[in-house]
Amino acid sequence: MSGAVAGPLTHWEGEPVSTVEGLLEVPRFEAWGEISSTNDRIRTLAVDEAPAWTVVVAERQTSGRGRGGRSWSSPPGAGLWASILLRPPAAGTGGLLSILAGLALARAVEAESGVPIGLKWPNDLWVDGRKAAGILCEVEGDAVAVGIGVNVRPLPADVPSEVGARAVSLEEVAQHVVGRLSLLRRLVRELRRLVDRPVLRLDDDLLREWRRHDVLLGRRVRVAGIVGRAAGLGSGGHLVLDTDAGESRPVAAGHVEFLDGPAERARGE
Ligand code: BT5
Repeated sequence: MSGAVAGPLTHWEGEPVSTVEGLLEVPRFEAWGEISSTNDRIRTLAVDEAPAWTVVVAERQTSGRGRGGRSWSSPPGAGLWASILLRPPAAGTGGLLSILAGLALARAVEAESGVPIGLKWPNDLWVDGRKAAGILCEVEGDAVAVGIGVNVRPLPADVPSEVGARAVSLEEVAQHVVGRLSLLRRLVRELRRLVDRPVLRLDDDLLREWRRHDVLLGRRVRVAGIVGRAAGLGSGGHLVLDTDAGESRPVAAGHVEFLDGPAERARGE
């Protein structure tokens, strides 16, 4: 669809919003034609004490954002632009939640598209060396807005060239149409499996699962001023770097820069 209308919609993906709410098994679901950012809306709802697992989607975001003040292109109808309100156990907030959200999204996207997904720490989803999805977790009081952007249909030609060159949509690589409602439904289900528990953690099975998707493993990178070879994920959700000095350094946050060639060389692509 193009020319998204501003304001809340009565239907999304051909279904009344109340039906979508039931299908997702969530307490509240809102669909917007156009909105600044679904994370903004979730943060407002969190302040108004909306229940955990409230979900907001939009056809188009006018100020979609990524991490560290970067912007997220969210053209009308091209993607699943969605945010989920979570109230995680305090001890588990931060990096761990976004890692778990990345795993949940990778499971959902692989299942719905049939496309093998690479994960680039902390939580980019990659296909063939290009970015198919990103996640932005923002804290609001005791709540977290888990914002998820997935390129489902090809992005229009008028997105910024630096985005167009490095982005990919699921339908460009899958051999079939990918339904946003079934993708969202599966995502909510997988996310519940991973985060609806008293203590968030990355157990050995989840660490192994991450390793299977990890596009950084063995690559020489720079993150947060530290240079080293990526050696996988620690149980706290941090990236482990093996430095030239023979140290093993955990990195809690940052943007990964490849030092050994183009990103496309990454494993599994
Ligand atoms: C992210 O940040 O990848 C997090 C993106 C989260 C977007 C969702 S949409 C629903 C919710 N509401 C919001 O406002 N945000 C969330 P980061 O790792 O900082 O990546 C940002 C970078 O990705 C940009 O600087 C661009 O280079 C690139 N980019 C922007 N739009 C893109 C797109 N549609 N597809 C692929 N790459 C994109």
